[in-house]
Amino acid sequence: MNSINTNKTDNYKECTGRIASVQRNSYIVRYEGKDIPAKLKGCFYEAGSESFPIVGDYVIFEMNPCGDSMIKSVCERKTLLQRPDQAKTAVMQYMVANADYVFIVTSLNDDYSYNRIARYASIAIQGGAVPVAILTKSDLCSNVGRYIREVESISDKIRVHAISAIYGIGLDELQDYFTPGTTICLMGSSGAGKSTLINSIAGEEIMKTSAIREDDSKGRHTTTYRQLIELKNGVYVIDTPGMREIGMAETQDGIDETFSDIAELEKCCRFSNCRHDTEPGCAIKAAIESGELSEERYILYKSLGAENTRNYALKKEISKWSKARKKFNDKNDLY
Ligand SMILES: Nc1nc2c(ncn2[C@@H]2O[C@H](COP(=O)(O)OP(=O)(O)O)[C@@H](O)[C@H]2O)c(=O)[nH]1
Ligand SMILES: [Mg+2]
Repeated sequence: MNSINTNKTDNYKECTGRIASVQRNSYIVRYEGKDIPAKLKGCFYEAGSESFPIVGDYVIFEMNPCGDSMIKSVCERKTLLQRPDQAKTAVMQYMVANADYVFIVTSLNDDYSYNRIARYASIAIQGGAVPVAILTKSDLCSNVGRYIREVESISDKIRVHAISAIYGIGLDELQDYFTPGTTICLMGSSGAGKSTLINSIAGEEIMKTSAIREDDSKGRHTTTYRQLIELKNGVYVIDTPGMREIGMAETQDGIDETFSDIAELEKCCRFSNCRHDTEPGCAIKAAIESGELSEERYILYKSLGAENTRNYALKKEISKWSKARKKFNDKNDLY
């Protein structure tokens, strides 16, 4: 009797692990090099879906060696990456927690988009992470320097590296990011070369690349859902499914920080409510005229901000209507 109790206490001990993947209400917790299946404690459902753990979260869980372990609480997040959901209701979708760096992976071909890099950077900065643009497939591009300069011109907050994972070019520059305990979140379109990059850095094929046929052999990872992968040297990589579009909502601070020089310039206009149109003493117009500020970049800053504001207004509108509907249903006893 005694020994059974002791075992139970040992087996059902509380541990701190990290969420490696989430599929509906099933979680995989990474703990001491193992993947532990787990479910949420009832209190999460009472608190609502916003309280649910996400990939990258550190969680306290009760270990059950014979079945699903029980996640009891989520530790405070150091960083949080979020975006509006794709249904365009401006409801925020929590993507990844505790990433130190966001690798914005873009290949140097048709995939390259100045606009998209600025969006990802704003989201990374908003969430407290460092944006790092990784321009891949440099072997296919004859004009790498031009792209590097263009990305550098978006913001002094974005670090930029051009690489060719296949030829091993530029990988040395990335070693500083891959230090034990660091978490790197990969974002970018499908086919941009995220998995190939990680395989090259790790020196083994731990992630499946799109050129390889599916065989689901052990140790390889597909990218249909977000997942945390622990490299041998204790670096965590969070792979996300390819995203071509990323909307702006609740990201104004991130946008302002990404384009902090423009936000500063705006403060120098003669009128505090200057629309940078026909007003005299406009610092923005003067900077564009003198060449100090690129007009394209200024338009990008404004359009990201406008999209953010539109989504905010949309969210408020939806919330107003859902409250009104609830009130109507309550009044008419429609439940
Ligand atoms: N030429 C060239 N092709 C690459 C490079 N990196 C990746 N690729 C190819 O791009 C395709 C997609 O790569 P993958 O890593 O699966 O992209 P992911 O979807 O972002 O993970 C594969 O066919 C890779 O072989 C590179 O540096 N140079
Ligand atoms: Mg991949």
